[in-house]
Amino acid sequence: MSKILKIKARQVFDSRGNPTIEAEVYSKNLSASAISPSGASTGTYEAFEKRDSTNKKYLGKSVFNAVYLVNSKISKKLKGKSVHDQTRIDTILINLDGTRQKTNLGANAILAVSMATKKLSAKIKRLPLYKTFLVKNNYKLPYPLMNIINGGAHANNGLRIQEFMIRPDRAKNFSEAMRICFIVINNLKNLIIKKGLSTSVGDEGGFAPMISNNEKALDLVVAAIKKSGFKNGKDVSICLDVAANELIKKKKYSIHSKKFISVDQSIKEYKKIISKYKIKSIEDPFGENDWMSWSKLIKNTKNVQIVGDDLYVTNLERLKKGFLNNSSNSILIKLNQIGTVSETLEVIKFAQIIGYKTIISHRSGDSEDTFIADLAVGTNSNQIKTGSLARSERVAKYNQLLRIEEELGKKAIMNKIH
Ligand code: 2PG
Ligand code: MG
Repeated sequence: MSKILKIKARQVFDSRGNPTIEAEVYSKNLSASAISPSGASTGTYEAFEKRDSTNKKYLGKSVFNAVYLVNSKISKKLKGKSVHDQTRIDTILINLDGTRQKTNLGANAILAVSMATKKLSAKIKRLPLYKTFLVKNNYKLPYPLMNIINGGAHANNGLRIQEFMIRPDRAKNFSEAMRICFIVINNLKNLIIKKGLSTSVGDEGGFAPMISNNEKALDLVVAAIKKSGFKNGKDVSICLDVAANELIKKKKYSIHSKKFISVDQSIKEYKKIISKYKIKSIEDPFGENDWMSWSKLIKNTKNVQIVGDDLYVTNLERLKKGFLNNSSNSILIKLNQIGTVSETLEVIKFAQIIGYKTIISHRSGDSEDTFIADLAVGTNSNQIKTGSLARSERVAKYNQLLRIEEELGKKAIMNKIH
């Protein structure tokens, strides 16, 4: 039995330059480390991210307290426990914290330890990480959802919608999916240059040109798809993350323009853009407490993937509520919304049982850690959302998927989108 010898945490930095926590778990001969990511448009019901809010040296953002807790309390408690018993490790962490949203130890501290333990277990067993999750054979690769225009909280261009993504629906394999996205992105870049706009990128590597109108951004994406020789809605589909939590005031929404309008009017506008731009997926179309508006949208649309992110926060109880209310048909999975690997896997399992699509996701503040790429394959998740083909913390995940595809060889097949 491989036992945990000690755990050491440190403060490192994420892709936005903010402090975050890395944990390194040691067994007798080996060690593995993992880094917690961090969101910008976060849901109220997400697990707690522990930061030193009163420490002015890092503007209240350092994580030294979380680091201290890993090095003391957590390390002491997990010492001697089997590296391979992930459920037990995670249960100990959950109980040691003892709160609903992991406010004592911090989900960032807990998750870094949980992921590092999982990695160490795979390393000791000499297995690639993706082979240690739910799937035992017939691994499938996820379709990438590439965020190619950034708005909302991830850019300062005034775009209402946070993420304009493309999904290469007809790609036969993952390398081909990457090639298709690469071509569309390059054509988009040229179109943006022609308009005299900036090609600088936002937090997730997508372009962040100074356009503040959703439809103008959508027109650009459609033009880029066309210029690349692909058919919008067939070869490549447009997918959105509205992040509507950021756009509510007194039950009204300012999704489609700066003006706040009712849910019914917003649904009308959604229907218009869905048919005009052949949109295939919409994430967080309404706020995190607005279950009924979600159901209304689902009833009013056909063949559109409606994805719950801030709505579910990778939380089983909330997913069950969404299922009962028929609020969505798909769930975004973010490890740090819930805080442990085991709880994340429980949510994925349940989502797949009820026929929801699972989309594994990065955070807007991310790192070189590629855990989610392996998680996507190891759970046969349909899609992965990890930014554009720019910024190393985003590309790192896609590169890891290319390696997995290569290793699987002929056995590497794409997941089903529909
Ligand atoms: C989202 C995510 C990732 P953030 O809203 O889906 O794209 O953003 O990490 O800022 O919550
Ligand atoms: Mg989202």
